[in-house]
Amino acid sequence: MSVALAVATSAIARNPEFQGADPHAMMIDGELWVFPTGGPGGSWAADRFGAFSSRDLKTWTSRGEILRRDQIRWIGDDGAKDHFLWAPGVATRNGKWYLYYSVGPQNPTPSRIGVAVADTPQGPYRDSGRPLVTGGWRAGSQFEAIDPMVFVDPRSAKAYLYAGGSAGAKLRVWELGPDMISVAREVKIDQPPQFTEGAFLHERDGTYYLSYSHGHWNGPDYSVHYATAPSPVGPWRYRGAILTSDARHQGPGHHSFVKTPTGEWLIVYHRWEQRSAPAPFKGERQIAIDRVHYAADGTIRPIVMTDG
Ligand code: FUB
Repeated sequence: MSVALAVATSAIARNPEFQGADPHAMMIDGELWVFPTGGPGGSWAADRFGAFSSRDLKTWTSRGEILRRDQIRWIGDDGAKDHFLWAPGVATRNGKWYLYYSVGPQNPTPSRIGVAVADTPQGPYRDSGRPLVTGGWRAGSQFEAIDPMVFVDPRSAKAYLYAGGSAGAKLRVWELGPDMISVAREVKIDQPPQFTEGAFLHERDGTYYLSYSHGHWNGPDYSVHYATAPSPVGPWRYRGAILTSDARHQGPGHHSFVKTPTGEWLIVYHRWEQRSAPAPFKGERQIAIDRVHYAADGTIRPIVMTDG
């Protein structure tokens, strides 16, 4: 069986796959790679990023640490004592790999997004030396610089950075420079309805799908909603919820979409470890993978969360 076929035909596997949050998934050389928030301190006090890959969605290979907090020199120049690394987003262009990440806490210090560059997906990644975007709701910016996601449009070859959420729940979009580590310009967008955080953009058959977390991260309404558009920057047509808590699983949120080599689409997302009715949820966040089915009109059918 070829590598590509192995990924496409395996049962969606051992859900939950492993502990972690905010998974960014990519197909790389026939393997599914996942870049999550996580580390020895769990997914809230994370001080490093790792990467994991799998050919069968059952057995995962750790690709080791790809970036640690102490390798990012500008962290700490805001005077805060504790900083956490959250919500990585990965992109590749011209043979280089780019790791975008959030640096919390969001309050009282500014929230910031950094970017590091590598020659291979597992790194080592080298930080660019400065924050790419800065926010800070409490500081009056009305925007939190969290949850970066970079989409390289196959039609225009332009690279867009999507970021923002939580306090203020505002999404912003920038076009990146050709170096992928600088901002060329901000693109003004309409706010997608029900947006809270964790934006992800994918394109299928000429339709652009913007999906995102809605609700409070530890509340009963936390769920994934989406909108569609004829371009990567809107205008959005709100399409509703596609991934919501059910009788067995709670709090599906930050996620990514990925297309396998045989054309199947998967959603890689986190949900909560222990069910408690109705909230707050207990335990850690865990990563799961399920199939995405599109209707003939291109809309996404409600996603069914499975167990391994
Ligand atoms: O993991 C830290 C935060 O929780 C992320 O920034 C949000 O998307 C939520 O998943």
